[in-house]
Formats: sequence, C-alpha cells, structure tokens
Amino acid sequence: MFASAATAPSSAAGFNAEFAKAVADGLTLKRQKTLPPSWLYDEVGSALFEVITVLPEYGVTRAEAALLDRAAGEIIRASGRPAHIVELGSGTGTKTRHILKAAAHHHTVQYAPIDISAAALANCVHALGDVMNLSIEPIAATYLEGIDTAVAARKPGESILLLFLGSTIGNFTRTEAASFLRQLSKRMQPGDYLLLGADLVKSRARLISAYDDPIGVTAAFNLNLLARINRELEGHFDMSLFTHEARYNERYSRIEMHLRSRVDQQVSIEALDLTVPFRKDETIWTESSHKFRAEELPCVGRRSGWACVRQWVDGEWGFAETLFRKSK
Ligand code: AVI
Repeated sequence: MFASAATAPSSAAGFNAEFAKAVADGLTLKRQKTLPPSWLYDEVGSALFEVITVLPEYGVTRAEAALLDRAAGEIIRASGRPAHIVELGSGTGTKTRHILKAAAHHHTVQYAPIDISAAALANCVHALGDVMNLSIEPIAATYLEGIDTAVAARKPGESILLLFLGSTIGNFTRTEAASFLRQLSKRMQPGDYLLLGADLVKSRARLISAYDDPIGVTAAFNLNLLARINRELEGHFDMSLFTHEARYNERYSRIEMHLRSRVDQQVSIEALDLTVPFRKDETIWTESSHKFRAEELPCVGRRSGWACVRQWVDGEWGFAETLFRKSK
C-alpha cells in the first residue's frame, strides 16, 4: 500500500531488502509488470517531485495551497480550534503553514508531522520553525504507527485534527483508500477531525499534460525508478529504451503512469540474480492517481467511519478539502 510522498529514503550504497522484494515481485508478474509508487521517492525522486509541484501544468499543489490560504480560519473554527494537529506526510510545510498559523493564533498548538523519512521531517521542522506558538514534535514512522504514537501523547480531553493533504489518497486504489480511512478512524476518538485534500476529475487533456509535462520532469520522475534499480540493485536498464507514458482511465477516473519498453529486450538485475524480459511496447505500471467527484468524497468518508462536516472546493483547478468528524 502506498505510504507517502517521501517514504522511501534512498540509501546511496545500502541494500534495501523491501525495495529488492518489491522489484523482484513486480517485474516477474506474468500479465502486467508493476512497481509500487512509494519507491518513486528516493532522494532524486523526491527532488523531482518538488519540481513537479511548481510546474504550470500541475495545478494540484498550487490549488491546495490557495484553498488552504483562503479557508484556514474556517477550517480551524469548524474543527473546534484543535490544540493538537497530526499530519500524515510532512511535505515541505508550505501548505500546512496556513492551517498551523490559523490554529496557533490564539493558543499553543502541538504539531506532529509523521513521515518515515528523517530527512523530510528535518526539512519540515526547519521550514515551519518560525511559526509562533507552535511546538513541533516530528514522528519518524509509517503513517499508522505514527498515529498510534501521536494518540498516545494526547492530553486528556484534547481533540486531534488529522491532516491528509496533497491528494496522496489518490495514489491508493479506491478499496485501499476506504480501508486506510477506516484504519484512521479506528485510531481516533469521537470529537477528532480529519481534513482530506483530494484532486478532482477534470478534462483528459488537462490531466494528461499535468502528468506528461512538456519539459519532461514527470518523465524523469518516472524513469528515475529504473535508475534507482540500477543504482541500488546493480540493474542494467538503458533509460533510452523506455518511455514515460501517462494514460487517463475514464472508467476508474485515474491517471496511470507507465514505463513502456521501446524494443524487445532483456534486462539483468545483478543483486536479484534476475533477468527480466520485455516485449516491445510492454509496460511497467508505476503509479495510479485517482481523481474524485467532490460529492463522492463525503460518501467515501461515511463508509469508513467519518462524517462530513464541510467541504471547500477550488473551482479553478478542481481540488477539494473535505473536513470529517469521527463518527460515533
Ligand atoms: C503524491 N501524489 C499525490 C502525486 C499525484 O499527483 O498523484 C504524485 C505525482 N505523480 C506524478 N506527478 C505527481
């Protein structure tokens, strides 16, 4: 299951057994080769993702930041002025800053960003260090383990506002998303809130150029996965023999990112003692990015133990922040 946009720290020299297993499993599948999207985010991939977020064609991050800037005060009031804010994924702090500043306007707020990458957490602490009345307590863990730690640290009577921003929920399948939201709900108490950022369905043309930008940053982000296999697992992928492809799957309202082999070829991965055959035009499916209808999001939450309180929509790009309260 996808964890976060910076969850898979690269180890320049080290051998990551989980990565090795994911590559061996995904590239030996008979029908559709796949690689899980969390492995896109090593040091190079995370840096490329930061560039993606400022591309003119990729409106997701800008739309969410603008929405949070406009609605932060309302979100904080509607969530009962929480003293404890927990964020899944630490990001760069840019979007969260609006929420934290609004929350810490009247009283001290405890902010716990959760990320498996210590480097991402350090950046976040650095970026938000100047927000007044904010006590930052980073948690280096997977999302669910991190929530357990954050919940254990809550003071009696204190409610938590959980942030899951950036449309990372879209990188789960719909079934995984529902089960993940249910897992979150199970760990929360009545009176706790969840703010969920999700990208909305828009025209195919807009989506394709967001995920296949004209200067090739997203292509580099995707191809870096093969470069990572070369770096970490002694792979022999020739990047010029693969092309990045973004497809829009109308039926599931999702972008699917693939790496397409230009030729029939065999690629050896020495650390796995594996040779992977590719037919011309065969692809590796590396990521899905689901898009939602605004009215679908309250239903997604309701089925997973969350009651919708309010929704804010950015109509220009098409992005929604939905605030949920844990159902009893
Ligand atoms: C992190 N995640 C929400 C991004 C998305 O839009 O699905 C990842 C991404 N992949 C390509 N461009 C951006």
